[in-house]
Amino acid sequence: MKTIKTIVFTCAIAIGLISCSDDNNSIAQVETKILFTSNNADGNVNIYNVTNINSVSKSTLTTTATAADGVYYDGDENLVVQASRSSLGLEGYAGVSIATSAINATVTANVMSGLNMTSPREVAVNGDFYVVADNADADGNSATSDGRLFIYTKSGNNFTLRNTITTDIKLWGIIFIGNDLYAVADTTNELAVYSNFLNNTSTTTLAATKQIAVEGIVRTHGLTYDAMTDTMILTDIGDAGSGTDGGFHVIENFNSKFSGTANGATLAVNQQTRVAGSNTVLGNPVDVAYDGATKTVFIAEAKNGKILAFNNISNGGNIAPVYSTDLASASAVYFYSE
Ligand SMILES: [Ca+2]
Ligand SMILES: [Ca+2]
Ligand SMILES: [Ca+2]
Repeated sequence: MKTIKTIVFTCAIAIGLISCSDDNNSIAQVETKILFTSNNADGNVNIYNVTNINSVSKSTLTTTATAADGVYYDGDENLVVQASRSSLGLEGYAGVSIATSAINATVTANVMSGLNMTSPREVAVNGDFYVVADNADADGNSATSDGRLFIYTKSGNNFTLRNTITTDIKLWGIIFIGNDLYAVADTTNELAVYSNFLNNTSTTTLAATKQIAVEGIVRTHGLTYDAMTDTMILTDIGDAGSGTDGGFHVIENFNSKFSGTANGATLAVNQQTRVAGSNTVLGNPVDVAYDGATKTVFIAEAKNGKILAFNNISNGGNIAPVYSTDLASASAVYFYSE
């Protein structure tokens, strides 16, 4: 989010239709809301203007990647970043301004990492640090759960690999809350946290600081956190072979609920709101993003090839998406507003 927001003084443009007053009503803040998405079908970045969820427009960055996962946007740098699953590196596309109404363009990766990874998935960003979860088996024994976190530092036109961390859980979704990195334990219903994650500056193995089970979830995959509303959302892909058994869980007052659950214990389903069922189109929801201001959940639905949005989630249940559009092999979503 940009630090300086666009402020429009309605007095200046009202041309007498609205009387100007001294209260805050005379200042309207114009906010643009954008959903960046990646996919494993053609590797392009599709960009949805979701400022008005009832009138969504789409543009496309055509990339040289043919498959991609985790996606991120740095508004101060006008930089779109995704983890390419075809080149196996981080790729940044510069000069993408959301102030431009149509962002359609053919882009080249002008900010790049080395091609270090094996199976990159979600990207989590903290300042100039870009962390990528790689879900390839790390120790050559597929019977043991592990994965690797690649820590890159962005400097100029490079993502430089600082170190890698081998975990004792399978990886997919990751997100920072402050300096703590939260990760789903793939193939389970568990959520792990690595406290002060970036303080681990050497290439090593690292156990989670704490790991809890999330009751009601079969197999979690994507997660997101909104600090303004202290809301965590975790997706549930259920059986990976089924396109009808997906869902997501909304956990409000997340920080107190997570701290109140002991290491190894279970967060009860009655502390969460579950959205699932035949109306939801949720099969394998692999990533999630959230607009806390409007309580809108955005989903990358891989199995059914959709980008979905839900905005009537307070009671959970079998609700229909407020927005649905086709995106084959959708893999990741990132919400940005300014
Ligand atoms: Ca292993
Ligand atoms: Ca499923
Ligand atoms: Ca994401």
